[in-house]
Amino acid sequence: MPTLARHDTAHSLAKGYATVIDLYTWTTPNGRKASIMLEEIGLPYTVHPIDISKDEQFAPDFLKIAPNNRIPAIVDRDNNISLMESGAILIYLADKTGKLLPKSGEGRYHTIEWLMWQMGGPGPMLGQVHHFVKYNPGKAPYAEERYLKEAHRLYKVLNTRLEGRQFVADEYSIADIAIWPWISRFEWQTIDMKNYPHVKRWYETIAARPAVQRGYKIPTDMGPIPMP
Ligand SMILES: N[C@@H](CCC(=O)N[C@@H](CS)C(=O)NCC(=O)O)C(=O)O
Repeated sequence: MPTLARHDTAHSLAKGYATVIDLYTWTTPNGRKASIMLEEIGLPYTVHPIDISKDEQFAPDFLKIAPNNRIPAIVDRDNNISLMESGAILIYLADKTGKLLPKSGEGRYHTIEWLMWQMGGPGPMLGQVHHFVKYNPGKAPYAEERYLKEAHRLYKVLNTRLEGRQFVADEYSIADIAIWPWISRFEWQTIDMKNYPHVKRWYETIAARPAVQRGYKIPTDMGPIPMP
């Protein structure tokens, strides 16, 4: 792996705690899921930026932790467990700390249900919208139409779920943390949030959380959180 810049978070430095989690990440929705989670649960962590625009995700040392060559990934210094895949990371950190995922019962499964919905739906589908609509407009009109249609379908599903509910699984949870960073790219997705008022209210509520604001800026401050 290229020499990685390491920096302890303001959180861990301010509190004077020793790092527990090594976080390998970049300034993307999947990366921000992990940094927002770490800020929410308050586990001291050290950030290792993996600049995917420079192919650092293919470095052999990183591949030992994340064989799928994608961020985010973590290593837990307490037990040397390493994990890739943001959904697995969220479940692991929730179980380690007892936070943001009910330990048992229906609430646990509904939280995992909506986490899996994010991993199979908004993650890959909105990723395709970014690829075709934001970065390669005009090259593949059918793909633009297909993925934009899917984006609107997913926003509608989320909007319906949030009608009469504060958060996707009632209590704020890892499901919200997984979905929110993808919705924060609503401008790239050409989504007018006025059409999804429950998503807009939910999005703004989560954007106001101090931990989300800190996690959004990891590993680098790329500007303020977009607001509808
Ligand atoms: N399913 C994976 C997806 C991770 C993913 O796609 N990460 C992107 C950044 S958002 C990445 O590392 N891309 C590097 C590449 O495509 O080589 C997860 O949720 O962790």
